[in-house]
Amino acid sequence: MIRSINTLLVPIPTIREHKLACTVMREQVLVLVHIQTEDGFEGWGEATTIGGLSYAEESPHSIQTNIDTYFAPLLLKEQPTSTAKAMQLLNLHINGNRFAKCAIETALLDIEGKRLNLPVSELIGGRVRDRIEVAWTLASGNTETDISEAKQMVEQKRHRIFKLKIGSNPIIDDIAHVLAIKQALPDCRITVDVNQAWTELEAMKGIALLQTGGIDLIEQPVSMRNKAALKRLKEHFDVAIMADEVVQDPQNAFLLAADHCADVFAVKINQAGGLKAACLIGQMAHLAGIELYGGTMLEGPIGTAASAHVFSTYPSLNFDTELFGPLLLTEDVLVQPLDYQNFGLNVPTGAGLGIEVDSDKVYHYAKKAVISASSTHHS
Ligand code: MUC
Ligand code: MG
Repeated sequence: MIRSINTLLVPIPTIREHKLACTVMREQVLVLVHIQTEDGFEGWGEATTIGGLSYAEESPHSIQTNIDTYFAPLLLKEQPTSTAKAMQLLNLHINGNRFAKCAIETALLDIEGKRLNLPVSELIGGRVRDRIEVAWTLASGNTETDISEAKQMVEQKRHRIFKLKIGSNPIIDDIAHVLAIKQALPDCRITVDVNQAWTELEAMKGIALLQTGGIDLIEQPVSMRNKAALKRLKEHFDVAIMADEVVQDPQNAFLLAADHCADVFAVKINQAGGLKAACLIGQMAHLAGIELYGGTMLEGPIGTAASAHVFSTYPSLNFDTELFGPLLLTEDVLVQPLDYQNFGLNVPTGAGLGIEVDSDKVYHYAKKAVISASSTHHS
């Protein structure tokens, strides 16, 4: 029996400004879900988005409100006996709200794993790798700062794949920035994320220059609404074109995969609508011959651990991952930080998510909203 479902908004400053085409981040707001059961288990889930409503249709506040108002009362009333039944129930009664669904499913799987003494990866298909390589995003907005940040990362054996956020400056300036970084780090894989900022014509020009400059991967160059343009770019260029924002729930990912709209899918657990949905997308993409990349919605350590469990199950992960979210934040919410080593992340091995949340700390930080079985609100 589920006893309580609490949601907490935990704002954490980033270590520096993080500049994307759609927003500049100075903090990340973690939406944490804490579920407790009558028989003494607890699970944690997390949803994040980027820059309020500038990246996606759900904001931290809408996620919290919708969980408190719709998800929690439904789950507390119906008391589904497994995570799968809970998600079936939510998908039947609640439209959309994929980020919120992801946070709830994460917390329920954490509980289920602890109850069965199995890591979440084993409940969602079974892991085939214990370690994943992790890229870092250079997004300070300054070329020299980015280069010295990258060199430090390589020296510390933290990261050797770098993704650059472009699209907010004139194309020529953005390309000069990318090529200067590539020249300074010739042995590193350098990728770019345009976050939908280019028109198809701009993309034709920009990608040609990036391809010549030895850039390895071009992420979501054009609007998610223009799938035909993405497909044309993919067919026109040899350099790998990756779909990100356009990859949403499994149904939509199925259509994209069937139409082979991109060479690579960036899969994000929030965007997919949960862990099992993200697994399904990974399996479908693989069957369609599309390469996989483990994406991030800049989650903190709970969402990052959940994502790592998912990506550990992918049959192939040729474009690696970008699960660096916790490293962009100035505070951790775990008792023991996630195990980043040797350019990668070791997938937690303990039961459930395999992490221990510092609950005193998160409740202290949170602007909290609590819903218990009796629907009592505490503030
Ligand atoms: C995105 O669009 O991929 C991932 C890394 C990063 O810096 O931003 C995110 C979002
Ligand atoms: Mg992206």
